[in-house]
Amino acid sequence: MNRFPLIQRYSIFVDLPEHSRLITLSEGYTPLIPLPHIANHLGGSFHLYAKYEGLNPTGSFKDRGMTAAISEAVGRGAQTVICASTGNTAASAAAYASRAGQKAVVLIPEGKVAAGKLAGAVAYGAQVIQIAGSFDDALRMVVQISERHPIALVNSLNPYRLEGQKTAAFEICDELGKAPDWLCLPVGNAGNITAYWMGFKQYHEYKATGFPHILGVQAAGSAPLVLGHPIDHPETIATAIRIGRPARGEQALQAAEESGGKIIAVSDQQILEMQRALASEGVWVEPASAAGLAGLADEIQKGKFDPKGKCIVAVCTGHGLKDPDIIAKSMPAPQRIPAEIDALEDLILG
Ligand code: AN7
Repeated sequence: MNRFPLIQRYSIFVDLPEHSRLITLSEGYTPLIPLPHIANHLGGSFHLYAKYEGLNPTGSFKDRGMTAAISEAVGRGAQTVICASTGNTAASAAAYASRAGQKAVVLIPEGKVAAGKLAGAVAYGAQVIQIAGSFDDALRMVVQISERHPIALVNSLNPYRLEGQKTAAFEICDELGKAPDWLCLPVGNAGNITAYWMGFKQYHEYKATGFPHILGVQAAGSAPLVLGHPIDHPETIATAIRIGRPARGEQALQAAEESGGKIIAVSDQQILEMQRALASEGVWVEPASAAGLAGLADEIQKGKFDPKGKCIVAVCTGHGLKDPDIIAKSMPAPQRIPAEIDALEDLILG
């Protein structure tokens, strides 16, 4: 199959300046994986899919936006790019910047970035800086420095990030033949929910694909959009969405409202339970990536939402390999036996 780079595949919908120079790692084209067991567990009689964004080149949905942001930045001659990140943006920026021959500087909050993300950023050659503060502090700093110096900001405040991320909505419509009835996804800095809503609206204009209701899901300890005010010390095991001042919070609320959806919060325990449920269907995601579906389950189980007959897509934003420690901490250690067949038989048959 001839796989065009995303921003060529959807070139008429993706608004990038003339000067852009294509930088791609063959991102996108991620599968919609049916989740029949979870659907059954939630009452059955509806179609449930995971949009498995963990299969992007650096293991998260961020690559869709990064191909666009870096293509624009390198085309206008930017030699250095910078971002604040809870991890995935850092790894993605590092990879695409390296590919473009640029320097990447990434600021991460102290001690809260999952091992697979940090390792990625380092492996791709970024300058990784930990700050004694939160993601929100880091974001404030990178915005300021990009205003003072010719350093390109590649957080989702950069509009080209959203241009790229919209393509996930197009792919879903192409595969289903129309928009799903509901789309649920985790919300951190709120770039992705904003991009999806832009994407569905734009595709509908051209292709009459319809609109999903959007269910945005935050972690209870980091739920500024649910509480209605910023959080100074956000906490959650889902470190990807440990964000107290979402840069695109207003747009996220608007996306939820306009789509007839909503933004809710779930507990860390619900997130980890859904991470396990997804893994038991063969889809291993990092904790934040299970939040969208955990939110859907919560709505159904509390009787607030009847999924009967609906087509629902849960965006699983990042791969489980990103955060292996969480599994080591919350799951039993491997059983240890002597290297003898008798011991093996005793253990698994006895
Ligand atoms: C796996 O990498 O903010 O609401 O700095 O890594 O668009 O922020 C990551 C966010 C969901 C939330 N799932 O998306 C970062 C960062 C995963 C993520 C989100 C993130 P947004």
